[in-house]
Amino acid sequence: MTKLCRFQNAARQIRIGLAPDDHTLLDLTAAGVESLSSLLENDDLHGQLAIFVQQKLPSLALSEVKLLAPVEEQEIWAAGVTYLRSKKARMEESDFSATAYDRVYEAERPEIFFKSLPSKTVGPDDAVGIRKDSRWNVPEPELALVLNSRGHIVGFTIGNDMSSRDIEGENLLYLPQAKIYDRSCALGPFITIASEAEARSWQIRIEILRANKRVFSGETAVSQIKRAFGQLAEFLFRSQKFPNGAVLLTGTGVVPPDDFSLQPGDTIRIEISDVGVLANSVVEV
Ligand code: DO4
Ligand code: MG
Repeated sequence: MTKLCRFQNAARQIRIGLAPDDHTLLDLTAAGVESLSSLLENDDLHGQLAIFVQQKLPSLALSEVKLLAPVEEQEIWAAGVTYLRSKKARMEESDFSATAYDRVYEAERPEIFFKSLPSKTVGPDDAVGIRKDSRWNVPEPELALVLNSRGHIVGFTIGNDMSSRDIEGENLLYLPQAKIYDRSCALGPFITIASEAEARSWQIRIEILRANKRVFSGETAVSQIKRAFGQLAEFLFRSQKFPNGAVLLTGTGVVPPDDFSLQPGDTIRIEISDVGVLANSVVEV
């Protein structure tokens, strides 16, 4: 499957790459590609990428480059309560706002919230944050839709919607504080160009390591998402323009047990079939 990325080369230049296999990157910047978002506007993206693969572009070993979050100027948004598991966990953690989750799970209009800006989003192997004023922090491993300026789903990446469950559970009006803070969103490593049908067959796996020991692992299937991706994208683009495109996380289907909270120094590894592994350490912010 074709994968795109942003990377930094040995000269610390930021470039756009295409990974024809698991070890190599073709340097698309050398072919005149100025940005990922402009490339994703191409109506015949598959055709254009096939042409790049035929060209003799400079190629690099993946092991030699630093992969960056695959966003430039796109806002990052997130959908919530799209899996039954997420609805149940949230109803349990909250008191008077529990019915809000039940209602939104059934409603036509999905829950969609602003999550992050590219400048605040961390990439592969960088650190995600847990809030100092929260005692219950979890990662949320999510498939992320990559949308161009017309709202077309052009690819998929991995998102981590870091969340403070005690802050959200205390009062739903605290959701922005539970969700948006320094290093609360990670994206990467690749944008895989695929169809919704292909993505619906993928698995999402997560493991959390503490002092090199696995302290949590979980998995779900993308097919468990209640809503169609097109419906989520359509609601995001209602009455709102995204001239640079947008990224939309599609919600979590994996929730660690209630006695689990992340600690500084933990490592989170999220794997989605055909996209790769997004690994991040954890720091307190
Ligand atoms: O309503 C709270 C957020 C839900 C969420 O982030 C999710 O289900 O993934
Ligand atoms: Mg989430």
